[in-house]
Amino acid sequence: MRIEVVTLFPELFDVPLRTSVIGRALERGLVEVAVHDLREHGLGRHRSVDDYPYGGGAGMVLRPEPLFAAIEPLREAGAHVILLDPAGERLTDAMARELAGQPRLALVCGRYEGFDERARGLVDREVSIGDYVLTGGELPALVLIDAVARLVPGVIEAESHESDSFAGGLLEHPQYTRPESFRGTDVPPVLLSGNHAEVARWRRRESLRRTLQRRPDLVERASLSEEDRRIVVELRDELADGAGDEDSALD
Ligand code: J9T
Repeated sequence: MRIEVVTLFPELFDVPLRTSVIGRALERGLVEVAVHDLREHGLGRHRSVDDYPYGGGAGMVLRPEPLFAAIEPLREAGAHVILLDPAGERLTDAMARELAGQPRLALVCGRYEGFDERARGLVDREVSIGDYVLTGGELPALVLIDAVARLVPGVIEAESHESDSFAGGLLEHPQYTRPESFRGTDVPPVLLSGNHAEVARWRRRESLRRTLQRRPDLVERASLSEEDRRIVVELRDELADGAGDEDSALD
């Protein structure tokens, strides 16, 4: 997979793309990222990329010419072009999985003041990472790269993202590691039992419990088995009785 980025701040990508899992994926050539400086397409002696908004108002607006000059060749080379913008479609796990299937992506980072409306015509889709405004699209682009690159085969163990939060539409179950007892709280004994079927049952139940407590909206939309539904009814009763655990939003 090859990802192109168009930005006024290429240096923002240096450290994140050299670090940890994504850094290793790039080093191993599983994912390729090319960062392009929009300023290279700036106009005139000052390589100007923005101008005052017609109609007046605060801030500067990115001009269409540099955006077209930077994006058009990427488009023609077959990239799926994505503009990071708070007005875009919300990034979800399902969208990340869909994008991970694209051989080429081009991510265009806007500035918070905005860009000329005519540039929207150049992009295949607009993506937002949540309902808040940022100073630029660079951090959202990094979020998208992280969410997508980890799904590229070989970047992490497949089992790891098959059991992710959201992958099955539910939040992940609690995890424990050593020590067995820490400051008065013990690891649930079932996890030490060596009984894989029991462990799997416990994890499913705790995943359902956590999702019911924290994101009941996800339970409505998740694909649940008959057994899951039976557990949900039980957990709802438990929660209604106030017999939840330390997770409860109502505590
Ligand atoms: C300038 O871009 C943003 O502020 C932005 C982009 C994508 N998602 C957001 N939530 C904000």
